[in-house]
Amino acid sequence: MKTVLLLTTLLLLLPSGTLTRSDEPVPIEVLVKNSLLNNNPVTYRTEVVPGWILLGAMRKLMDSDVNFKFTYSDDPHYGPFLESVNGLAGNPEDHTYWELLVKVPDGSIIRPNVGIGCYIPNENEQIIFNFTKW
Ligand code: B12
Repeated sequence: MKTVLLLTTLLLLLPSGTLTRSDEPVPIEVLVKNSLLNNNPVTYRTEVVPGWILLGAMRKLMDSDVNFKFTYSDDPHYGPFLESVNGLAGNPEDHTYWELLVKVPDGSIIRPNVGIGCYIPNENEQIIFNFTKW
């Protein structure tokens, strides 16, 4: 009886949703900008199921919006490398690439230390694809 009471108390103390599957889609934004040309950034909106990798969210966006497209290559060690966005590709000869940045809900911008195949977007984040130089 004591054990049942203890377990019931523990369950009541868990935050709601802890033991349920959360596959409700949540909104994110994707912003495409070119820091080298300083032209107007373009914003796209999509939804992700919590836990999806960014590449999955990008595929969903590409399937639903004809104005967003991308290509990637498969690095043998690190996985998907973002090569081009909306027809513009990075080029090792001129040291250009698509940098991955994320604006989190408190407004700060982070530079993830993983690529599009590993990053997991959170609700209300803005994913920034920034064409720049290294
Ligand atoms: C130089 C470098 C870059 C250069 C590569 C350009 C070039 N042609 O040299 C640039 C600036 C493009 C770059 C970009 C990024 N990088 Co980088 N990069 C490195 C670094 C410092 C050295 C790689 C290298 O030259 N190795 C020696 C060569 C001989 O080996 P290689 O296998 O041929 O190297 C290639 C791969 O490393 C590849 N590459 C480089 N970075 C990344 C990232 C990802 C996700 C992928 C798939 C491939 C890849 O480019 C290299 C040249 O072709 C490593 C850290 C390290 N010390 O190894 C980080 C490293 C590989 N990069 C990393 C990251 C996170 C990124 C970015 C996602 C950062 C960001 N937030 O934008 C972006 C990739 C974005 C995209 N477009 O997909 C991480 C990868 C971790 C992971 N498990 O995903 C590392 C390990 C650094 C770290 N610890 O955070 N990177």
